[in-house]
Amino acid sequence: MKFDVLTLFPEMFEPLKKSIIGKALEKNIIEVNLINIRDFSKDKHKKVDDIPYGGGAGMVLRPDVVYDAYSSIQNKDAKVYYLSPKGKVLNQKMVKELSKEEHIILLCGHYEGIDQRVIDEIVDEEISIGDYVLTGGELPAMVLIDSVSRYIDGVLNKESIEEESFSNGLLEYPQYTRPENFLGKSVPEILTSGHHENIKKWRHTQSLDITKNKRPDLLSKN
Ligand code: 4GX
Repeated sequence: MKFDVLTLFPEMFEPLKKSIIGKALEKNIIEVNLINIRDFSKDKHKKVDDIPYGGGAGMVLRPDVVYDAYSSIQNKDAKVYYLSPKGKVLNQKMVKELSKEEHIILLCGHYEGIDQRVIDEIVDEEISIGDYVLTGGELPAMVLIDSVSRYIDGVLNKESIEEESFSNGLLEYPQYTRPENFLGKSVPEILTSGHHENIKKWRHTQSLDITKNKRPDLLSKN
């Protein structure tokens, strides 16, 4: 899976080099190619934005600079996603669908908006990561890369995938580790019983109860 990311702040993607996604990048199971939109400015001061036509606060990213950055990507089959609050709100079903694509292009706006003409020209779909306002599309792009990468073969270990398919669409059952007694609270007896079939059933019931109580809306999805 290849992600091309069009951004003014490629340094913001450093955290992806850590932990599970970092390992997947090292193993070349996934690839994240960061394209600095500023590199495509034709201005001697590397300017990429300008004042909005019609007036108003803030600056707007120039369509020509964004278009040239996009055009530097060879694969014309890859879908372009623009991270924006106007988009369809990302959920696990969308994540699963995205993971089937071979090459994804992510367009990040920062501070300012992007000239509508280049959005209309190159963007296939707008995706939001939730109904709140961020300062840029970089964090949403990382959320998308992280959640989609989990479905790529070899990113997660076998056990995690089995647990996920077992609990699919439900919230996680509670986990416990040593010590067996902590602040007067002991670990649920079933978990130390060694009865694997009963443990499995208990965990599933816990998952169902927690989902019913905390997020009943999730039961009608997936
Ligand atoms: N889920 N944002 C995009 C760019 C922008 C700035 C001004 C228009 C006008 C967001 C979200 C999100 C903030 C990313 C605005 N566009 N993206 N950015 N929530 O809030 O995806």
